[in-house]
Amino acid sequence: MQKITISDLGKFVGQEVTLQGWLFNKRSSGKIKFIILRDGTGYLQCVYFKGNVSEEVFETIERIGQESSIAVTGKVKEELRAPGGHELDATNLEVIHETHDYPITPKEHGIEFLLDHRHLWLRSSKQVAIMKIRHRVVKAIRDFFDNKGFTLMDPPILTPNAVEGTSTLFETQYFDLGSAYLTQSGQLYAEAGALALGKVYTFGPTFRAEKSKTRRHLTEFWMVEPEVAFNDLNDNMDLAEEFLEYIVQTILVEKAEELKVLERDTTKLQNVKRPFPRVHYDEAVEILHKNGINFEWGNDLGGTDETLVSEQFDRPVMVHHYPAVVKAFYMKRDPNDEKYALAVDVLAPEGYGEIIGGSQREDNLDFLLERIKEHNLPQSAFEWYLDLRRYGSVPHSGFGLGLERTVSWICGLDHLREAIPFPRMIYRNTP
Ligand code: NSS
Repeated sequence: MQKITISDLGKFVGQEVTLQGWLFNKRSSGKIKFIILRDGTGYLQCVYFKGNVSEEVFETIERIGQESSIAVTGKVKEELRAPGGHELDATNLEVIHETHDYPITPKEHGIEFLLDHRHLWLRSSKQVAIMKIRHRVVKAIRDFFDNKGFTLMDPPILTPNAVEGTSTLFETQYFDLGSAYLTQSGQLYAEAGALALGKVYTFGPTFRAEKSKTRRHLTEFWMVEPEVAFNDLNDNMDLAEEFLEYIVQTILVEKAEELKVLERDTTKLQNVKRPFPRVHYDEAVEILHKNGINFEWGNDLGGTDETLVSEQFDRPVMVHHYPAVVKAFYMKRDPNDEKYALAVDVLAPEGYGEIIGGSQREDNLDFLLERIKEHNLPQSAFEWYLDLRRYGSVPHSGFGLGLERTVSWICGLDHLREAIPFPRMIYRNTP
């Protein structure tokens, strides 16, 4: 049997086909039964007229429950009012696996119930749309860097050292070698890659033992991290804005159907075009003060601070030159004013906050040694990283974009947990 999916039906108008999938919904009206078949590629209304099918098929439709797996046969008709543009004039239905009492019904369920049933919840139309958008974002990310001559370089996940502070490390015993940590970021390895290959990116799972229960934190999330030799902070911001514009504009064109399923108002996403405003940290503090926020210079921006700053603009905003004290050990200080790090965060609009964090890296061996001491990090674990400053050190920059924060923003979700197939959070590691 030729395998045909709902997304292929355009090629089969007027022909009899058999499709396999699941019973999404059904209803009756006198001598007609309507079922909606879903197969992961789309939804198809199948119409069964009493006169056209056996009594047995009619009874089967009556009996089987939502999410029974089935094969339907019939003639493909063009039907412009139907989702996908086709309908099936059905002649047969075969049951592959009969199901009753599927736990997720079209009625409302609580979020904990849905998360407990995430393995089934993924079949719902909104979750299918989110997964398709996530997949397309991943492809856009790869296409963007591949087309610019970057080399994808996979960093290790088990690592001997911290990157983003020691308070969020997942620790594990590594044979006789002592502790190993799940990577918080591939950045340090990307730096080695940039000095070998010029332009690289890493893309994979990263881990933070986040004690926070916010809607913006997962303990396991995906991050893409470009790193470029000879780029300074400004080059880094140029790359970040071009990258983000490319992702959002690609999704608006290629995933319009899915955004509609999610009822996403895309007017603000249309604005995601270069140039993005570039705001010095001091200006951001001024914006907060003008809006009556009692913000102390020298702190990092919190979630509500980020929202307030980003509300002043109609597109993502890049806040740069954060105080060095709140930023990571590897960031280069501004040679004109050592208080500041050559750092940049990109804040997404509509309250989504930081989706990119990046910086120019400290490329001077002695300064980097000082930072490692200040941050109480074990120098021995960083000797390999220090070698990058001993042998052919160059100015270089990069950033990390959180995949789930990006997907969550583009899809208009209220929490990161729906932007990843199986979310991991402080209070959840199942299913
Ligand atoms: O901590 S970051 O701000 N920066 C880094 O990890 C750098 N080492 C990246 C680099 O320069 N190569 O994280 C970067 C992004 C951040 O903006 C978020 O979008 C995302 O990673 N991120 C997270 N997403 C989900 N959950 C958690 N806990 C999380 N932490 C960071």
